[in-house]
Amino acid sequence: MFNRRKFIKASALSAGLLAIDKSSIVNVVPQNNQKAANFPIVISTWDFGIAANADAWKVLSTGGRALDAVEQGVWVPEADEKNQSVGYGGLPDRDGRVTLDACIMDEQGNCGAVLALEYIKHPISVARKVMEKTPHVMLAGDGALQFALEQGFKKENLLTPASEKAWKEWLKTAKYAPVMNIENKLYQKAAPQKLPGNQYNHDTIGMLAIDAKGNISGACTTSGMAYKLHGRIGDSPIIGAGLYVDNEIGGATSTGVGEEVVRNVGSFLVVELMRQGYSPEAACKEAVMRIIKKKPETAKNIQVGFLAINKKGEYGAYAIQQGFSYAVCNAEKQDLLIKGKSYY
Ligand code: SD4
Repeated sequence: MFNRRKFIKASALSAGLLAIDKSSIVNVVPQNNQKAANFPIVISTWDFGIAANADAWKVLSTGGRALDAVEQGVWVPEADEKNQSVGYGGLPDRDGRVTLDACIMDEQGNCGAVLALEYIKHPISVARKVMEKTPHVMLAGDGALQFALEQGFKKENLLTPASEKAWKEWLKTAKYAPVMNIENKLYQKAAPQKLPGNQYNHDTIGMLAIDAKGNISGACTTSGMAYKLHGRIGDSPIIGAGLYVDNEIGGATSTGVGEEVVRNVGSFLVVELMRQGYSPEAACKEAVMRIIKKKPETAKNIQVGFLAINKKGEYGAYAIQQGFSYAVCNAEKQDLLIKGKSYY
């Protein structure tokens, strides 16, 4: 792939990217000595993003559309029963029901979402159908399930034996404390965040991709907080909170305690800050600081992380607590895991 890369002189930039040849791999030398733009590219939250990116890359590296790439990419953790925070095998709510949240957004500002969807393994694909087949943006609960079945999705039990066991263990105390895992070691000492059965109580996949044409799309999918109230929705399926894409500027996604992200319309904020000239990392940091500033005491004990990419393919992240990681995949490297910077 590397040798197919095309370097385009800065002067060609003003004429747009039309001069790019058939190669699907584009590397643009920017004006004013900024870091080279690099796309196709896909980035996603947490270490399981590496495997998800690999499937997204199959689409991107063969000239496919960013929208298809993010849908295919997040299928990987959605289908992985060992991943207990996304899709099949996700930890249930406090009533033992696996309810999934997902949204998707394309380069034209089209978007779709499902909230508290049960029995469907790939909520991201139902979200895409909401976007493409209805005049609406969001479908929730029974209505989302009814729509999914009408669209031909298969109804299946998503509660795996491992997740059921963990839930039953939790029921013994049924302590309602749906906090997210925080990877910060010091914090873990004070308040171990592993759930009974040793599962982590977090980890949404948020994915952002830029295809060879320079178009941006994003997807976000999760089973949300473990043992949450039935019907609780976090940030992940809310356009502007868990995910936002503006094809002129870039995209952003989030992970962590969704309530704080919703309160600050986090991903929209990150994209708007990039519009004002912030780098992706600086924009993510500013969105995190907004949360910390409003609720410093709450913020000490929760995790929220933002991940962003701009139109040039520059990316960055920032989290409240240490331990947030994200995966990057482009022509140069397919399995890069980067430790996000953090406030604490
Ligand atoms: C939520 N933001 O439901 C999701 C969960 C998550 O890391 O991302 N956890 O609030």
